[in-house]
Amino acid sequence: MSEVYVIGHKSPDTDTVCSAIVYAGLKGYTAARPGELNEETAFVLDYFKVPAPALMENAAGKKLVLVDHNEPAQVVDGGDQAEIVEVVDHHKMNFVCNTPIYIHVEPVGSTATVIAKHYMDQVKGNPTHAGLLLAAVLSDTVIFKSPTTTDEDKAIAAELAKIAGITDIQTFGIDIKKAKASIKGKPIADVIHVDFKDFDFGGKKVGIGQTELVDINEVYDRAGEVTAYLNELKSGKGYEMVVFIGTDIIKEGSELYFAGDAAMMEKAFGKKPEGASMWLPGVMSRKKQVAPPLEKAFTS
Ligand SMILES: [Mn+2]
Repeated sequence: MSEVYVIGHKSPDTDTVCSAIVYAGLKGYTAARPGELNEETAFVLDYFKVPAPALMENAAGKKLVLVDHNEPAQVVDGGDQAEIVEVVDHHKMNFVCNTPIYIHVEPVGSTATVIAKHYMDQVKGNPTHAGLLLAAVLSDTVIFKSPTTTDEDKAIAAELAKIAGITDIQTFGIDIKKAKASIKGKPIADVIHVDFKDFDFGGKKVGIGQTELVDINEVYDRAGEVTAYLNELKSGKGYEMVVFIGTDIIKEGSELYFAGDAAMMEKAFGKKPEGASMWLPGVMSRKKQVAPPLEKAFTS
C-alpha cells in the first residue's frame, strides 16, 4: 500500500498538528503539515520533545487523511488532486466526496477530543500522545473558556492529563497560550493581521482581527497604535468598519477596538464605546460572539 499522510488545515494550529501526529502514530501513517508552525505549537512539540511533521507543500497524487478541517479552501495545495481516504474533524462539514470514505465528525471542542475518545485504550500506553492531545484540547477550547467547549472535552482532558503526568491542567494551558500570546516587540500590523478575517455584512466590508493574550495590558499599552492602524486600514482598503479583538484569556473578556461608526458598535453590543474601544466581559469568540451581533447591526 502506498504511504498515507495525515494532514491538517493551512495556517496549522496546535489541534491540527498534534491531531495529525497522534492519529498517524495510531494508524501507522505519516504525519505532515501544510505550513509553518505557530509559536504555540512549536512550544508544545518542544515541551514533549516531538519533532515537527514534515512540510508538505503539494499533496497532488498522495493519499491523505484530513484532520481538523472542513472547507475545501483550507486543504493543502494539490489536495484536489489527492486521494482523500478519511476525515476526522469537529466542524460543520462542507466536503463533497465522490466515493464512500470514512468520515468521523463530532460536535466537540477539538479534533484531539474526537481522537482521544475513540482511541483512549491505545493512548493510555503513550504518555507523549496523551500530552499532545491534551495540549490540542486546551488550545482549541482556550483552556475550556471558549463557548465551543463541551463537558466531553473537559472529561477527556482530565483523563489525558493523568496519562501524561500533568497535574495542573490550568497552568499547563496558560503556559501553552503564553507561548504565542505576547505581542511585545511585534509590529502592530502583524499583531492585527495574524488572525484577521473579512466579512460581508449586508454589502458592507467589515474586517475583524483577534489576538489572545494572558495580559490585556499589553494591548492597552499600545492602544494609540492599534487605533491609528485600524483607521489607516479602514480608509486605505475600503472597509466600512475594522475591529480588533484583544482577548484576555485570564480575565475572560475582550477589549474591542474599532475604526468606523461608534453608533453601529453600540447597536451591536448594547454598550456605548468609550472613545475607540469597549470592554466586553465574557466575550472570547469572534465566530460566536462578535461577528453575529455586528452582522445583525449592519443588516437590520
Ligand atoms: Mn480544531
